[in-house]
Amino acid sequence: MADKDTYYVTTAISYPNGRPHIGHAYELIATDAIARFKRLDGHEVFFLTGTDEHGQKMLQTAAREGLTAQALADRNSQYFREMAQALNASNDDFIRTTEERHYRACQEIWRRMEAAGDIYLSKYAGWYSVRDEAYYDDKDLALNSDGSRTVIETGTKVEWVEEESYFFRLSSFQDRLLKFYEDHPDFIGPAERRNEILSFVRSGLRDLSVSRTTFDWGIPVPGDPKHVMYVWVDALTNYLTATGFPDIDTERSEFWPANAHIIGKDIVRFHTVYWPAFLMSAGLPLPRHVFGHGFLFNRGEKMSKSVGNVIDPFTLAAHYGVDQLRYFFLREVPFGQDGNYSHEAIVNRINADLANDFGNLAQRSLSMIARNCGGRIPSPGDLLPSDADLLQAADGLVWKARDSIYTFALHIILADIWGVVAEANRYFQAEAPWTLKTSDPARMETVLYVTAEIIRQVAILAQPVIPEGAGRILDLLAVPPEARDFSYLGADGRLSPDTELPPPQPVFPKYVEAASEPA
Ligand code: ME8
Repeated sequence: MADKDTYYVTTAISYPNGRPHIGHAYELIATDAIARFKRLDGHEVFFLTGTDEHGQKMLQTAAREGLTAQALADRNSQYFREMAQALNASNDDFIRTTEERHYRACQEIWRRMEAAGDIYLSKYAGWYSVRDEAYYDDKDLALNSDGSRTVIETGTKVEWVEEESYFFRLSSFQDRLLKFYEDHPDFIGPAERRNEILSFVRSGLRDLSVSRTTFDWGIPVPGDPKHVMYVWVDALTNYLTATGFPDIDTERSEFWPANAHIIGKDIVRFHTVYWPAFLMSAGLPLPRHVFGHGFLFNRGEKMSKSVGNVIDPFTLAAHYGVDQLRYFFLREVPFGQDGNYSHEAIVNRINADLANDFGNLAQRSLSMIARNCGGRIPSPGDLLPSDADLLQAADGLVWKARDSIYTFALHIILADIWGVVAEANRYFQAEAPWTLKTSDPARMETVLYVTAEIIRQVAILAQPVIPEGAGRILDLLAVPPEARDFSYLGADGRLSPDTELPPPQPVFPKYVEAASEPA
């Protein structure tokens, strides 16, 4: 089906060689916001996340911890699942690459690539980084004084590998890939990632080693089980596995091809060169978008266990609040760029944007309605230009948001929504309904109605990012659960005067400085 109404979005699948870190949390939160946005906008959404459990990195960590790789995966995968719950992620499935369904899918895609003549047996001799689970050319490496080699760009250690290996004829896909990028200019985002990939592919592709024989923690190659598949062949195929592949009549089959893979900038090459080439070879349709988000840094430093600045996402969410953390990441960091987080920056966003601008406006206007309008939605009189302008700004938000979500500009969606919140605050101050109460009660009702209507629309639109708090605000406005999707935005879904409201309650509390930052 071409332009179907389904929307399939994924995160990368994480290596469970440790507990989830804030980079994992960030990717999950952003992808969840996209999934929720699309659901609210009328799509049938399938949102997938999970863990990538094979490969040498897992095997080495397990050996260090005195565990089997399977036991390490079982233990840590569970933390990733728990993180999805703790962050209020709405994923529809959680895939583990050690599951039986995934073996079937990988072996089938392998068979198809082989049948297409794109896999051959040879010998690999070259450099491999276990940390990146990636092969490197000499030109990417620095020779150190102790004779070791490291990746110039990242400082990652590499080791020499020499073994029999199956190869994938990546070199023969160069022209097809370049044509595909040209025909689908929005396949890779953001633009700088696209440019990097274009120049990488233009510079020529080498065949890719796609199996290993020196360990067995992986998916056996069909017909030659002393080889296990290269972990990236296995990992990328997870996106197909979850749709029921190779079966074509499952309830999820119609979700392929995926609409969007949301991944970090370090793994764009795997998703935009290898993955489309594997799919082309296997005769399967290609995903529509791959978006490489930036990296998060703790006060500008790369997180690492040795620096001791790895903050646990569970701790952060419990300390600042789940909505608060979600809002902070998506508002503060332009999606696609690197970003920083610090205690001060989080507190500032919580207090300025959520507690003051939005929370206070809701609390002040709803308390006035409770006190002065009998706890019912007031009746608006004739609208003045100030009322109409504000309503028009709110009514236009969903159209802007749809434009922005196309390029995954989550930060712009939030900036636009909060622009209307700022306008609503200026309006509320300027109209001063508390003085109208005695001078012109009818006008007070109009002002409170308009303000409540803006809050309704802002809350509906903010649900993808702050689902809990936005939901509570909609409860306070007595908006029924079935009237909270984007089809109720704009003039069609206006609040009905005289609707009885529950007693108002503050929704976004101010952050009060505790004795210390979260440990
Ligand atoms: O790469 N900030 O797994 P992973 C933001 N298993 N994002 C970050 C980050 C940071 N500091 N650190 C990592 C893998 N990420 C593979 C993926 S997909 C078929 C296989 C992102 O656990 C990273 O870019 O190392 C990736 O998208 C995701 O977290 C999982 O990283």
